[in-house]
Amino acid sequence: MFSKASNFVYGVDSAFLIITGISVFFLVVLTALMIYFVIKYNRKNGKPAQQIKDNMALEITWIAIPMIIVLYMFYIGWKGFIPMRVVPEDAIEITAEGSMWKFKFEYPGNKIADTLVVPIDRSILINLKSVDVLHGFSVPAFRIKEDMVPNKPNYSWFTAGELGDYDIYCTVYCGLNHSNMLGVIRVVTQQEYDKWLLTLHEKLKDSPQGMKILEKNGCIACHSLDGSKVVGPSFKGIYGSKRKVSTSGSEREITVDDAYITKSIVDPGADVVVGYPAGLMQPYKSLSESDLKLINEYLKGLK
Ligand SMILES: [Cu+2]
Repeated sequence: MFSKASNFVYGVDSAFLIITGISVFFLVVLTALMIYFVIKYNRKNGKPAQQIKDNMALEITWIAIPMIIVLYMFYIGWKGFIPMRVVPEDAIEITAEGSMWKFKFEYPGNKIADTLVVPIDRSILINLKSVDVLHGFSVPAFRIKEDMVPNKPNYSWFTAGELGDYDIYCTVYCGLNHSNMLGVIRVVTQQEYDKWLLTLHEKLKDSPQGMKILEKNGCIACHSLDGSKVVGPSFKGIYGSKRKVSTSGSEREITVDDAYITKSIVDPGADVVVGYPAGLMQPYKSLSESDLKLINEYLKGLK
């Protein structure tokens, strides 16, 4: 009856079913009683209703029974929730980083992946962090959901019990492309996992510094590196190209150079490339002069 996708399915689903069951029971009983009384005490029948006053037994009953029921509903919810916050010590530790608008996973040894690959029947601890705004880490099939909060470490954990691919959703509205912020958990066998870990490329220690700055600031989420159109213009071949931009309402042609790139970072609304909406990008004023220079250097090489 309960899916074995993760160790939390039973606790969450049983609490949900019991609470729904209790609610449906009272809905049916109360509605039926209400209809029954409406008919029974219809004025046309001439049967006047009676006022009951100071009935201690009745009052104790209607306080005690609902209290027991709601405490029980709290208890089963609590019982399903507590294990989610108690991580087994032998859990494999992986860090999930949310940024506008993607998930990134960091494995021990500085290994980076776009897909969360995990072995079956092993406890997996996911450290959650965000580099920009609030994001959510939700895996409906596993019945887990936690917030990814900037500057506030959070975590989630699970043991997957069935092989397959499962969706990860960002559940906190995080801006324009929030609905595209999706991820995948791939549950594989231990052997497959070990093999995959070996092939996972090490985060390039000597990846260009400009690229690191672009990644750190989340630029890549909106500006692709391969020419594809995301939210803003692609970075590929941008340097030295001619663009039509809109400057305070009037169009003009510019050549993309250091000055234009720098201006577009610190004051993105000044010259907006025609065909792209204005006002979507916020100014990145915290970048230092040397950061801006490194970005320029990097984009120059991106043909
Ligand atoms: Cu998000």
